[in-house]
Order: sequence, then C-alpha cells, then structure tokens
Amino acid sequence: MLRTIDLRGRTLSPAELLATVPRATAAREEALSTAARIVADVASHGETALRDQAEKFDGVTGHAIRVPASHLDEALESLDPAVRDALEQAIERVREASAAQVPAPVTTQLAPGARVMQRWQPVRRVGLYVPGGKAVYPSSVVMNVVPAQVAGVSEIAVASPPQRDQGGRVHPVILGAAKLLGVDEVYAMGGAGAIGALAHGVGVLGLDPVDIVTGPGNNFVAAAKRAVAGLVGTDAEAGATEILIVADDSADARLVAVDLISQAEHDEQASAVLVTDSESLAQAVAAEIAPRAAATRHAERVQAALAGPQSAIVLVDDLDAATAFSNAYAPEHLELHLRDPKPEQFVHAGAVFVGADSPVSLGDYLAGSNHVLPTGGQARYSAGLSASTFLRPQQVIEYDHTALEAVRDAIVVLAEAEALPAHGEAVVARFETPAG
Ligand code: HSO
Ligand code: ZN
Repeated sequence: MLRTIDLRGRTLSPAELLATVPRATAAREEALSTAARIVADVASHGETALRDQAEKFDGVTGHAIRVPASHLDEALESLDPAVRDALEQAIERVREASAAQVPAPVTTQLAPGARVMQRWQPVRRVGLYVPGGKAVYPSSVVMNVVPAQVAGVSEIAVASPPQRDQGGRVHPVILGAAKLLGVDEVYAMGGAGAIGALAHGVGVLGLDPVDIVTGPGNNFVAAAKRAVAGLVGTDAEAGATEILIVADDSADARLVAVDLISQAEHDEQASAVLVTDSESLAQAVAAEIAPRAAATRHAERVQAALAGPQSAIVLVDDLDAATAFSNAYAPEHLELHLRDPKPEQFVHAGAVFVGADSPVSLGDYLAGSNHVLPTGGQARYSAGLSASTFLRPQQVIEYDHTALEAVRDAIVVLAEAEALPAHGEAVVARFETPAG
C-alpha cells in the first residue's frame, strides 16, 4: 500500500528530492478560481450569497447565520463533561505556552539620548475559521482563539460551517468550545464564503470586516485566503495534513505505523512519509501498516491517503540524506524516531516532535503547542499559529537634540545623495535660530 522509493546511492538536489514524493496539489489549482468567485459573490451580495452557498455546499437553508447567544449557552451546558475537561486541559496548556512565547519589547540605546524601541501591537479584530466538513475540529477552536486572546486581540469572530444534521447550527462541540473560551461572536458559515464574509464584512449580519483571517481548512478555504490576502492579513495555508517521520533502526515500527495512520485519517489527500536509512525498519513498517490501515475506523480514507503518490517510504543512505530530504520537503509535522535526534538540523518543518513519546496526536490536542501549521512546503518560509501571528512589531523612535545633532551631517549627505534636499533641511532647521 505504502510504496517504497529507494534513493540509496543517488545524490539529488532539493527540487529533485521534492519531486520524488509530490504533494496532492491538483485540486488546489482548480480551487483558486472557484474560491475567488465565491469570495467576490459574498463581497457584493453579502447574506444572500452566504445563504445560496449554504444551500449548495452544506445542504442547509433558513438557518441563523449569526449564532444566537442562547445556542452558545445551550452548547456549553450540554458539553460532555469529559470533553469539557479535556478541552480545559488543552486550553490551559496552549495558553501557558502561547503566553510564554509572546515576544518582549526591546529598547536599543544607540547613543546617549538616541533610542529605538520595538513593541508588539495586537491586531484589533480577527476572524478565525474552524473547519467542519469531513470532520469537526473543536480542538481548532482552542488553537485559533487562545493565541489571539494571549496576543491581546480585542475582537474575535469565529466562523464554522452550518451542519445539516444539526438543523443548520454549527456543531455543538465547536459552539461549546467557543463559549468555554468566552467567544460570543460566532457565525454559521463555511468554506471560501466564510473567509470572504470575514474579510469583507456583512453589514446586515452585524459582521464587521476583520483585520486578519486565520485557521485551517480545505483547498477552498486555503484558496479563499489567497483571494483576500492584501485586503486582510492571513496566516500560512494549513491544508491537507502531512506527517514525515525520520527514523533509524532504533525506531519501533509499530509506533511509526500508527503515527503515519493517525494523520492519514484526516484526508485522502493527506501525506504520510517515512524516511529511513534502515531497510529492516522500512520492511517492518510496511508489514505493520497494511493490516492496521484496513482495521481502523476511517479505513477507506486512510488507505487512499497511504496509497496516493503523496505518501511513501523513502530509503536513503544515511541520516544526513534523511535530514536533507526532510529539509527539502518542509513537512507540516516532523517526527524524529532516532537514537540520537538532533532537532536543530531540521530547519524546515511546521513543528518537530522529538522521540517516541512525542507523537503528532499529542501536538494535535494537548502538548501545549499549536496544531495550525503550514502545509504544502510553506514551512520553508512561514510558521504555525502563535501569539505572534496576531502581533505586529512596531518601532518607536525617540532622539533628543544632542543625539540628533550627532547624526545631522550624515543625514544631510544621504539626503543630497538622493536629491532630496528638503529631507536634510528638515533636520538642519532644528539647529538654526529662526530669522527675525
Ligand atoms: N493534525 C491536524 C490537526 C488536528 N488533528 C485537529 C486532530 N484534530 C493538523 O495539524
Ligand atoms: Zn491531526
């Protein structure tokens, strides 16, 4: 089921390595034009467009798009106590880690009386998307909302698809999680339309445009974020889940297999890749994975993901080659099952899980880390959600007269070099006594 690619004895460039296990991107291209159309429709027709889309994509009509306070209260009251307890544990851990990660303001004293400060300003209003298609993810409410709250965002709006089997309401556990976090502004809207509504606002619903839209979602959600980028800020695209495991002969094949399956469970398009220099481990994992994939609840989805070209066991000569492969691939999740793991060498990964007792499932729910992470190789240049996503570094400049004087001539020289003499004159004026 999981094909084996033997790269031993070959030296490939990062681009060639990437091409050996291509991600499932076909649907993405198609989604771009569709999502842009859906977003434009919401921008010009607001609620009517959202209702048309809910009927077409969610099979729902006549629902309350702005979730009434009573629905949120009911959802929290009917939350299974064990689920509530688990959510509370997750909230506490993510809150603690996110708060500790808030960057501190920095003041640089460049000379006496010459100061440049950098302080972190929260974004005022954000729109957080919580998927609700193939699966509903209350844990994603936690992962979106907590870092925004920790950053000091003052207004948080959450959007999640209306569920047909809930009479057009957002899934009750998602509502319960939102209420648990103190979020009152929730909208039953899904997919690209939801992203468009958050970005453009929908006056009749009382939905004001947000400054940043974040959250995971399917191809259409990711494509819609591209369509609104520029109008609002967006986070990295968190599309079909990816797990890449780098393992040596010390790894436990059973644990490698169950972890690959755990993320394949998300989507037929999910990628599950094992990179190893151990032929015996490769064989053992291949033997473990087939019966387990067949026996799991979402066997069809898991088997489809594992059989796709985006999943493979990759055999390499040594751990340097495994590291090079992982860095070229830039996976959303990287697990290291190694005798002597060196996480600092794996520079391109959304999140790195070190050791046999740090599975991705831990990070999905309770590690305290965030599970909204860049997919599709975006980990090369972007990061997962954190308080920083909702903070902007702002510089504050404060020089006194003497400090300005010390750099006056250099400013004048540079202003002249750029043929912008008024720039220099603005500084010089401070050292002249006004005539008369
Ligand atoms: N692994 C997913 C997040 C998730 N898993 C939510 C379970 N629930 C993407 O990082
Ligand atoms: Zn997951």
